[in-house]
Amino acid sequence: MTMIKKLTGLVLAYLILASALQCAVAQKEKEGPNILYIICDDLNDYIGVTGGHPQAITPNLDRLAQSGISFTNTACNYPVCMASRASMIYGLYPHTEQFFDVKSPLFHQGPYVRERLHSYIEYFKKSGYAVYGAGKIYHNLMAPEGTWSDDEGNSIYSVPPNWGPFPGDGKMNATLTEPAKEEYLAKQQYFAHGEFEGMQSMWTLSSLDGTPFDNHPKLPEDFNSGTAYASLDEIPNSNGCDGWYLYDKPYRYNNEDDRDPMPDEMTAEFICGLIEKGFDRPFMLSVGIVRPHTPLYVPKKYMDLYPLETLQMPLGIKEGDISDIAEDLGRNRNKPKIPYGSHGFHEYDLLNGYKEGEGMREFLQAYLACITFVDEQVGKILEALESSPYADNTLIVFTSDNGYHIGEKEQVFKGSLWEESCRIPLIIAGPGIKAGEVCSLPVSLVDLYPTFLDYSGLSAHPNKELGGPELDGYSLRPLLENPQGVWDGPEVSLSALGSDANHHHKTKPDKHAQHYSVRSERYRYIRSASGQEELYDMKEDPHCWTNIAGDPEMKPMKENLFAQMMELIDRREPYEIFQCWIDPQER
Ligand SMILES: [Ca+2]
Ligand SMILES: [Ca+2]
Repeated sequence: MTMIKKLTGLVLAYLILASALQCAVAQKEKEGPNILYIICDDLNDYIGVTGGHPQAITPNLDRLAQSGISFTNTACNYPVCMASRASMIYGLYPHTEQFFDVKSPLFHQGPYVRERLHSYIEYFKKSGYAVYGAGKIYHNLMAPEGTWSDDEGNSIYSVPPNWGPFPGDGKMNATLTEPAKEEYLAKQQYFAHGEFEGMQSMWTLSSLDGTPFDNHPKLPEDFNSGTAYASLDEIPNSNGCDGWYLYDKPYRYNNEDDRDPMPDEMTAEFICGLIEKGFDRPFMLSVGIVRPHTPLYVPKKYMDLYPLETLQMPLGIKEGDISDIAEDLGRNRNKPKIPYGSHGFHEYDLLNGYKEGEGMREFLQAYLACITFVDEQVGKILEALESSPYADNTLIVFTSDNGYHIGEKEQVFKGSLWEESCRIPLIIAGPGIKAGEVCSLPVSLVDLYPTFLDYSGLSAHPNKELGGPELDGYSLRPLLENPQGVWDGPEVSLSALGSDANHHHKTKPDKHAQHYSVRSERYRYIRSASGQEELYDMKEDPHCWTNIAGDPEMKPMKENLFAQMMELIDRREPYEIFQCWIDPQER
């Protein structure tokens, strides 16, 4: 080979390489920023920027809010974990995908779901993104098989959801006898889609008779995991327990500085590790933090930040507040008309009846402690991002799957259509997004998937090629660039709650037979399945204490909000959920 030929070869090689590099750069620019999506579990508006509790300590979230837009009027589209997440992940309202919780068929578990629907996870994978997840993204592990694997079948997921450590005795399932064992495992299968070793301990583990320890032994016997709270130094060593357990193994706790990590700490570590290692293409990271979901077990140092003596009870608690609510949504012990019956009232009664009401205060202390714990995990991830090459080219989205009542309307739970359950935090920061501003227009979780697509330059109709439904939400980008501007979304956010009236696990739910709420900039309007109404003027009555649905002067406003509600509900035909369960050959 002559020198000329060699040189020509080198030049050619250089040119090819350069153009390939340029192409890669152009491709990356075209695909837009990376996405870091963080979703908490049961975090209500008790953080700095939404101001739900004046004593909440959330310095990292405050800092994030200072660098982006805070949507202070954000709703989940279903106020309970599983249905809220299913709706968010597929970008469809619950009434579109026909999943109204508990007794509805689980559309996203159907083996043929991917024939017509792309989850945002699947779609970003398909679009060439480096996709990873950790913690609770889907409800527990209820993702369709293969969701968390890459093209080569490698896992792109870590830290299965777990609210532990839990009190236990380490004996658990081995000692379960039939049929208790069968029932127990069926429950695990239902909730966990148990692919991962150690999932049994998700709901707690251990018992000699099949009854799990879902409570801390320091608390009254009739308490359960929904009312349990303790700091980690309160090692459970009575009533049959001999310590903390996590993922079916003993959890080591010697002191605050010498202990095993909590699941959320493992999640933060996994995500920070990915960011530090770096990516060869744009990434989409989904981070599922499980606190402040109950049981509220948390390191002591966070409890110490909220001394009981100076702790203020939530501002929205008012005696007699439920006297004017819709009967369908109230305490109907014998004939519940909401999916979880009187659960939220029951949890309130337990806590309020303990230590002459001090139980409520201690629970609040633990809830706030968990929020600060969450804030610290988020802080670690933000710091890793800030000191990485991705600091200026990453869309950061922080939110929660549903809110939570801490005593307001005699509830300690989610699963209501009131502000406490439906209102969630939403902070978005990133390139081109205004810093430190607030948007008070009503938006909801169903708007996140379209926002991800918009920023990534991907099709706004990810189900098109599958012949599946269009997404229900709208990109928030216009509001991120100008929070006082206009966007394509509706003037109200919509939240649904199953009526438990006429649907069962294998029958088709009727979207018109459910409870709904819409939130405008000023009002919250609630309509039960049987037509009972509540209306609150949030400007005059920020805690929703006075139901003004019966006020004749409010009739036009009520009718207007009802019309907007129905317009959203009837905009399109429901997705045929049973398609997900039936083999195409047999249809
Ligand atoms: Ca939740
Ligand atoms: Ca009231």
